[in-house]
Amino acid sequence: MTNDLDAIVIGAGFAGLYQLLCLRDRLGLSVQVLEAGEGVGGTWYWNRYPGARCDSESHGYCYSFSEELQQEWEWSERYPGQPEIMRYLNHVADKFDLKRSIRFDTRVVGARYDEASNRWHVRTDAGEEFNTKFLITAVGCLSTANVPKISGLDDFGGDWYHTGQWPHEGVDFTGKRVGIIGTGSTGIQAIPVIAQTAAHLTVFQRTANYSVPAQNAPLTPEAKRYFKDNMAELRRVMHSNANGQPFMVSERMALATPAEERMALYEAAWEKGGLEFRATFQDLLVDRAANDTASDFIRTKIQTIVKDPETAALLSDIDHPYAAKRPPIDTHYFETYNRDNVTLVNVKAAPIERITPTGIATRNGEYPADIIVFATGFDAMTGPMLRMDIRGRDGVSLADTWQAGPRNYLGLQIEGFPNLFTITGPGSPSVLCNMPVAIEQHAEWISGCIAHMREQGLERIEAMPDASDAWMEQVNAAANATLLPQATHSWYLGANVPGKPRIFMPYAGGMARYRQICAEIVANNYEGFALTG
Ligand code: NA7
Repeated sequence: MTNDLDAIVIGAGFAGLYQLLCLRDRLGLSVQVLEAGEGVGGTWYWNRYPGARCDSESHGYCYSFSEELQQEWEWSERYPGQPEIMRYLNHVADKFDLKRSIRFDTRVVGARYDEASNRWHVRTDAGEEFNTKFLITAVGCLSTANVPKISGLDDFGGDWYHTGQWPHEGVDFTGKRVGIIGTGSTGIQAIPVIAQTAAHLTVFQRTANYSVPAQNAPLTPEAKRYFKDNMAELRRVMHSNANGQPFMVSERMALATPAEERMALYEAAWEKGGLEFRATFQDLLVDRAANDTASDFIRTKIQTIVKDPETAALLSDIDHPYAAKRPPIDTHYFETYNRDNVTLVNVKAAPIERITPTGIATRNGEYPADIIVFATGFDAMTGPMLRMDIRGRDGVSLADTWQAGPRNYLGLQIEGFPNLFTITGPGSPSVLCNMPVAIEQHAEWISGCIAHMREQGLERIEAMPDASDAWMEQVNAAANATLLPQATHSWYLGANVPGKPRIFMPYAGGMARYRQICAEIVANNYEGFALTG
């Protein structure tokens, strides 16, 4: 292995694997992937909590670059579970012989750009140093665990875990009193599974959340055949819509639809299940009154499912528009509150004050626990980038550059950090899109850009300040055209991490529109980027 490289890719999840393939096998570059985990998988390598499952359907949650791969791989369920995603990514890595270019168990702790040599110097936790012309972060959007600072945790006598750093050997909840903090997508997946074996499960809910049944099930042979036979068409759909999913958003408007018909459509969508519920009407994410019809429908469902009126009231007391926060989908989440061994605690009314040696204490008293599960989310999007101590021109750190929030061009490049590319960075559609679709577009754009530079004898690319400012305005305008910023405590805004600047981070203008913008910029000779020889 050489430490003097054309490209370093940080991370070996969906993004890093495909970026490696693009650069090494298509362009013939010398590429090294550095990965903190002991295997491929990225976000899925770490998120092994009970019930961990993707909320995109399996036939869309995969690479589309290889017809052969798509034809040979067979998903077993409607939504892929974490272990199956790991098998898939290992299959991809083996099929394309990617692992020989990945250094596992290697965390990047620093990267510094040297202007004189136009090289990046990358340091690892083992004290090794690599140098490279291009540096590409493929570090994921949800890979920095957010463990809230609650006093007393160090003295807790039991075991505690964050869902995003789950032990590989698993956790046995049998006969244990478990406290789980958080009712986002993760908590909503984990709660029904943990409740099955725990002696008692206490759920600490700060913000009530919507959820729609996933209606997960094994895929029938007919469904598997259908997906394979129609792969090209499904790909076309995924590449032509806003969210990269293999379904289109309805053209119907909620408020223009008679109430009875609207209810029937919501019922049908609820029965079908999954993220497609959000696509029942076109105006759900842009018109609060339209959104209210969906929100009310789900609240009524919660109140029908949950038998104890007080618990039902707490679960349905939701303070934001439906889907303004990431909308979870579930398997028997609300039904779980009908179990005798599950208790819901309202920590909005009485916040958690401290962890005691034997449990969790709120203003209202102490709840005993042998195990605490933090389903408290992530320092999303910027967290994974900022913890690496990246320094651009003149040693200026990314942390200082982004002190007031992330600023970049297309979510791909940052002024002051030449030849650094960020896959699914803030300012790109990323988490508002089916991730593999967003990732493939970015990896291909980056390798197309590097190929162009080689053909033209160019050495350096950097986002220009005016283009970055204009892009940030577009990102803001796209978010403000939707109801998304109305969920004022969402991780899209950075509001879940104390002290983090509140900036709506992902680009909400839609993946198809974004793809077109990126293509136009290339056609206009990489408008907005400074390319130098
Ligand atoms: P989320 O969606 O950020 O959810 C985290 C949950 O943890 C949410 O209910 C938070 O309440 C709660 N939380 C966080 N800190 C605290 C404290 N200090 N006290 C009480 N409750 C707290 O993370 P997930 O892992 O569920 O999902 C992340 C993404 O992964 C998801 O959107 C999918 O894209 C996959 P809050 O709402 O902030 O009041």
